[in-house]
Order: sequence, then structure tokens, then C-alpha cells
Amino acid sequence: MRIDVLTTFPELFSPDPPAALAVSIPGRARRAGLVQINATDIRAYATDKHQKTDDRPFGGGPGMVMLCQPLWDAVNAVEAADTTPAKRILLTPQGTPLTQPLVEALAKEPRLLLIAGHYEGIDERVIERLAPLEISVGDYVLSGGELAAVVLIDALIRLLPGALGDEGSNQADSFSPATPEGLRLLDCPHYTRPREWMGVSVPDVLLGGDHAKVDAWRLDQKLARTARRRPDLLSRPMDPFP
Ligand code: 9D3
Repeated sequence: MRIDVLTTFPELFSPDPPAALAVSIPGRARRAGLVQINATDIRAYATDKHQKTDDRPFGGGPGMVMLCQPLWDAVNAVEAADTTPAKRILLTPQGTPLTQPLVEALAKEPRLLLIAGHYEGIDERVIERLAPLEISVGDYVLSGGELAAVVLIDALIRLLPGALGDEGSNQADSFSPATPEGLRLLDCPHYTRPREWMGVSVPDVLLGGDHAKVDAWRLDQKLARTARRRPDLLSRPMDPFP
């Protein structure tokens, strides 16, 4: 998979790779060539003498709005650098919430082009013309889309075939398919040695060696924990595009 990131803060993707993608599963996957990540500075496509990428909003108000032209030219130049068609994604607080089913769908794409902004907004006309999939990583305010892009990339990379050392180890994660109804459950508690720590013992069922009983206990713990912490997950399966 090839991933291009368009940003006005390419420093957030240097050194190359950025620290968050240099280690652990993403680091290994990159070194194995499962994914190539390219950051491009939108400012390099600014045409005026001050390399301006934004301007004041029509109608007034705070903040700056990203200009149409530099972003449009940057997208077209980066897309032309490789014949593989790119799925365009804009990271924005107005986007569809990122969920594991959406990550799974995107992990099947050969090429993604991620657009990250540090702006009050982007001129709506270039968004309409680019027609990107718009994605949010949650209902809180970031300073820009770059960290959201890193979150999306990290979630994607671990789903690429060959990215996980132990191929099964993503199956038990929170948000992996769990129930026949397609519901995604939170994970159960985990324990290791010692059997007693600060006066607290490991649940007996985990020490008994009855694997069917262990599986039943774990499923019950997942259901109980999900009902208490995330009852919303039990009411309907997650859709990639809600
Ligand atoms: C009140 C107007 N703000 C919208 C909530 C303006 C605004 C805040 C923060 C506009 C852009 C940003 C920068 N955030 C992102 O670019 C972003 C983001 C986020 O803030 N939260 C969750 N997901 C994402 S994806 C991109």
C-alpha cells in the first residue's frame, strides 16, 4: 500500500518515518515494504510570492481558510507521481467517525491520499471538487489533521497481510468481530504471574486448565464489560460508512 500525506506541517512527518510509525508493528511493516508513506508540503504548490496557503474567511470570523489552488495542485501533482489511483481522504472534525470496519475497508485499498489541515477550515469548493471521503478520529478538537492521519495509518498498517508477528493476535482485540450478530465487543481482563499480587488473586477459572470454561468466562467478561462501559456497541453492528 502507498500512502501520501498532504500537509502544511511536513515537520510532523519527519524524521521519516515519524517516531510513532518507526517502531513496533508499523515499523516492522514499513521495513518489510508492506507500506510506503510519503509526506508532501502543500506550501510547495503555493503560487504567490509569500507561499501563502490560506486567507481570511469571506463573511468574517476567526481563523484562516485554506485556499483552493495550492491544495488542488498538490493533490493533482502527487496523484500523477504514481499511476495507481488514490482513494482521497480528508481528515476533518466534520467527517464520518473512524471505526474498525472503516479501517478494514480502507486496508484493502492499494493507495490512499490523506489531506491534513491546520485551519479553521478549507474552502468548500475544493472539497466539493476533490470529493474526498471525510473522516474524523473522534469527538474532540485537535490542532490539525496530521495526528489524525498518523492514527489512521497506524490502524491500517496492522491490518496489512504480514504485518502482525502472530497472525491471530488481532482477532481478540477490542473491536475485532466477536459475536455471530457482528457486534464488536470490548476485550476481557488479562492476568499473568504471580497468582497473587498485593492480596489479589487471579480468577480461579483461569488456573483450572478447562479451556471451554475459560472461553465461556472470557466471553461473559467481554459482554459484561461492554454492557457497562459501551452499551452503544451492543445496540447495533458498526458500519464502515454509517
Ligand atoms: C468550531 C470549529 N472547529 C471545528 C470543531 C474548528 C476546527 C477545529 C480543529 C477546525 C479544524 C480543527 C483541526 N482538527 C482536524 O483537522 C481534525 C480532527 C479533530 O480535530 N478531531 C477529530 N478528528 C479530526 S480529523 C482532523
